[in-house]
Amino acid sequence: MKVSIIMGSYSDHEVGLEVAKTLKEFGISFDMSVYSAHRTPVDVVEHIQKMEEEGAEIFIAMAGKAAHLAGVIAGKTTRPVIGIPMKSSFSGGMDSLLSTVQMPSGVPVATVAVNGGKNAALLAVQMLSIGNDELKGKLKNYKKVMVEDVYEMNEKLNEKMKEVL
Ligand code: RP5
Repeated sequence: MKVSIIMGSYSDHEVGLEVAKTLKEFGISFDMSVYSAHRTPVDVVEHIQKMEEEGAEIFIAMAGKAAHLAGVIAGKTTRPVIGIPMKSSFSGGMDSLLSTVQMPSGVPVATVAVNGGKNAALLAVQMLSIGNDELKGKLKNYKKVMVEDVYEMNEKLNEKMKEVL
């Protein structure tokens, strides 16, 4: 298992599944669990240790509101931690974003966009691709597909324009 995904609540699971789906596309093994920095602080610490023993090289933490989960994990592990601030009812998740990104010096959390599950997974794949040519190849192919998608969008747009102009 290479990536440990931890979410603060079951209510975060839809974005969690997006992370899992993207990691699976790249053939990356992962564990996904719910542990809360506030509701189960002791379990969070025990779980981090268990995940490290099982081979986790990267942690992805998802939490909303006063989102301390990624920070607590980063305080405990030396592995890279990617934080996903979850959308909340307050200013579209500004509370979660600031709680995740504004880490004190010495304890970094690589924070992606609010609900940015796909980018969190891609960033993890990019980290794992260091020294791994097979993964680098898969990432290059992923970018190629994105380019083709944009070209297709242009074709679609041109067809639409023909209909209305
Ligand atoms: C955070 O509070 C969770 O990560 C979730 O995003 C948010 C709300 O949790 P629930 O009240 O839905 O359990 O700890």
